[in-house]
Amino acid sequence: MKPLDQLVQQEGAIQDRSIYWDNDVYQAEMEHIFARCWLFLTHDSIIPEKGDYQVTTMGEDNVIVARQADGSLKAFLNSCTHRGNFVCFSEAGNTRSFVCPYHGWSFGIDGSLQDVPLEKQAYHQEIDKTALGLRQIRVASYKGLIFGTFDESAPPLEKYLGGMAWYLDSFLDVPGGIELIGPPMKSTLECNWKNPSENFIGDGYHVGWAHASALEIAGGSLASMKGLNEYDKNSGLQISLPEGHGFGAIWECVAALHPGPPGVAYQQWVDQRSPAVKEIVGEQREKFYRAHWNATIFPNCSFLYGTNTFKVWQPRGPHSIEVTTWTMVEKEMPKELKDMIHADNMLTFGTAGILESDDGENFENCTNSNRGHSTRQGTVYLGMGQGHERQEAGLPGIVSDGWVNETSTRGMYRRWAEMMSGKSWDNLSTTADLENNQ
Ligand code: UNU
Ligand code: FES
Ligand code: FE
Repeated sequence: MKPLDQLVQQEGAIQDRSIYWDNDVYQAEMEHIFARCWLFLTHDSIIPEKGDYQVTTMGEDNVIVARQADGSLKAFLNSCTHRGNFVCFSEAGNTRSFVCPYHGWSFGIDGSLQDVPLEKQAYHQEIDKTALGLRQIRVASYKGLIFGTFDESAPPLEKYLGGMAWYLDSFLDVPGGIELIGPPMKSTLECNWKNPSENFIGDGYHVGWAHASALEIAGGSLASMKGLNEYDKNSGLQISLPEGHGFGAIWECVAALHPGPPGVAYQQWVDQRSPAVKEIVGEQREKFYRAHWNATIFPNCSFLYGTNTFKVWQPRGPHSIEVTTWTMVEKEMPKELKDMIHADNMLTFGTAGILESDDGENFENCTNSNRGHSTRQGTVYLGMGQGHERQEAGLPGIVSDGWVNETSTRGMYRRWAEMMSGKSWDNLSTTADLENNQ
């Protein structure tokens, strides 16, 4: 691996291409990023009842998150402490125990080892079951969004989200909150995990170009972007948080990618909810509630608020990911509206969605060009809008005009480099430090 200051240069504006290809970089990411960050696991609405569980991965570690009898959550490795087999083979469900298929050890929904076959006859009643539970993982939720971390020294989830939490509240604090509709769609893309994360955090640039045909078909208020002939930088902004999270907002465009009757119904819902939302979150964030967002929660959880797609990019080696896609809706929406939005998400950003396939091909090719030894010696460029960022009273983080910008994308790579250096959490930058230095 090259020295870190060569991998990301100029405050995130230059990336060395090896970071999209080399296995040693990928293994360092598993250690410094995926074993340390809070990673999205699932949503309260997916596992509401005692015994409900979801199996997912944190990096490449297979984990189970389960609802306990008292309503709390526990997460633990899906790997038997006897010889290592998985103890759960379904993706989600409801159970009283996880029984390993190899020798029959059984674990409770809290991960504790409950029963060992032939405990008396073969183990002489000497086995210490309390020491052989499934390895526990820190778990926490923020307004229904459930995350886990392997790092005992990681800050509390809310602090990890930093200034992003304040923005997320624009739609998490609506009466009833949000829910995710599952089971999630799953697909594989042959790309590095950072290509989709950087796209969702701040690539407004590709929308009018890569999605030109899709916008033509979809119509709606973003259709004027097609071919990148027209664009007003006052139509939105980008926000970058020191914690690595970020998003772009397009004002008054919440339902832009739900054309036709779903778009009308969704816009009516938002219009009717806005006064109540404004009461709760204030005028500034009502504007965000009515905007379209493209966003990433560092490192690999992305969503389009308004287009209602919610994704995790699960790394599977340096050139491969598993994409998990849910539909994000407000819990109090009528069922017909939720169904329409869910169908629209499948049409646009589902596995075979018309915009998803535009993106997927670009992600794969941006990774795969670096297969070439000589190509891989070079760098790629993310300098759009650099030097035009500002801090703004009342808006956490770094603000930049225009949703076609690369401010939030640079922020992601700045954080990537910061974490790859192995700094302790105390020395990693935060939204609070940024505000204090203002
Ligand atoms: O494709 C996207 N990431 C996107 C689509 C972003 C903004 C608006 C629509
Ligand atoms: Fe952006 Fe080629 S124009 S990757
Ligand atoms: Fe896209």
